[in-house]
Amino acid sequence: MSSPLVIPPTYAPIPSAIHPSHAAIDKQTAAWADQFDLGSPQWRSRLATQDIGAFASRILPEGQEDVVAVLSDFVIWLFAVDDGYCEEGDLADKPYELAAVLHRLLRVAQNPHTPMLAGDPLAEGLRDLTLRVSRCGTALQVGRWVDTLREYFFAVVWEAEQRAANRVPTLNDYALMRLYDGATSVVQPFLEMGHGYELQPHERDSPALRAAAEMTSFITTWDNDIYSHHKESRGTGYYLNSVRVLMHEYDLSPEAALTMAVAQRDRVMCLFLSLRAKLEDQGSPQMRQYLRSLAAFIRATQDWSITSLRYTTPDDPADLPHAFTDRPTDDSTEPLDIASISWWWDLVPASRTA
Ligand code: 3E9
Ligand code: MG
Ligand code: MG
Ligand code: MG
Ligand code: MG
Repeated sequence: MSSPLVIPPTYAPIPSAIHPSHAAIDKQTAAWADQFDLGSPQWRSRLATQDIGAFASRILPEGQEDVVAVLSDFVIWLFAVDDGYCEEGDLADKPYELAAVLHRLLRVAQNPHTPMLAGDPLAEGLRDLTLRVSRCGTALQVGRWVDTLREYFFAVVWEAEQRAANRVPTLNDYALMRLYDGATSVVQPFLEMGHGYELQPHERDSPALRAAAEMTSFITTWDNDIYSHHKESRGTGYYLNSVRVLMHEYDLSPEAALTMAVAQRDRVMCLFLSLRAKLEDQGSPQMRQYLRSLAAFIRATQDWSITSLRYTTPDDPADLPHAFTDRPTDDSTEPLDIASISWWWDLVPASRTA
């Protein structure tokens, strides 16, 4: 086994926070996964040690407790899909079959009373989640949630095709796919539900707020790639991760690719802070709360990732940091050379950045 990459402390300008009921929520999520028989007993006992409830509790530190609890159960459900189907399961490299399975699940989310997939653990878990999301959210938010689930499913089918071809995608394709295949956009409707408001569609779908949400997805998934690189690269099989994509794109060593991935997430983080400041001056109180929640989601991923046994993997320890830094490694206000996302930089005039 090669020695793990040393992950440096990453830039964390957003304060840390966690919902006070995190321990109870974490315990209840493990029980929920048992109740619905998700994954295998071995998978569940592994996931029960990974602090999934604490992760959800960091995403919504001041959210309504019933919504944090649904989010927590949904996150473990997502990991059952992501680990069980998309990465480690039989369908991981079968995009057509995966698409069929995910379409059937989507039907259950659209209408939980559809007489399909009776007794299927993922479908029964999803039925329960859908009924609870319908109680916490407005019709518009439930509709958004189903749409974002479809977005995630569509991206993991794309990912499965990369795996089937044993191909490392281009940086531009990977960055675009990663906005969706980390299931980050599916979490976003919970940010509204957790605080009991509905974002006005003209604000949510404005290019600026959409960009802020996309930047959140970029930062959280790049962070995931940085912190999960050890977990993902230590096997012998195919893995998809921004460090690997950068090595391939620019012919870099793992160390140089890691440095570049950190610089990219730092640059997007600086842009996120500038855009957030601009939007806070202009937006409604709901938009300001939404921006606070996006920021909490970013910090949640950082705090959870450096501590969860999912990534520290004590049997073959990852070299993760124990703290963060208050300085970015790259604070350039130039757009990243990634065509699918470079438009984000058009939204913040140069006089407002850095
Ligand atoms: C997952 O990608 C990236 C997430 C951990 C970022 C935050 C997302 C959520 C809270 C929603 C749950 C997400 C899932 C289950 C995809 P990846 O590389 O598949 O995660 P891994 O933990 O295996 O590194
Ligand atoms: Mg636990
Ligand atoms: Mg995945
Ligand atoms: Mg994974
Ligand atoms: Mg990962």
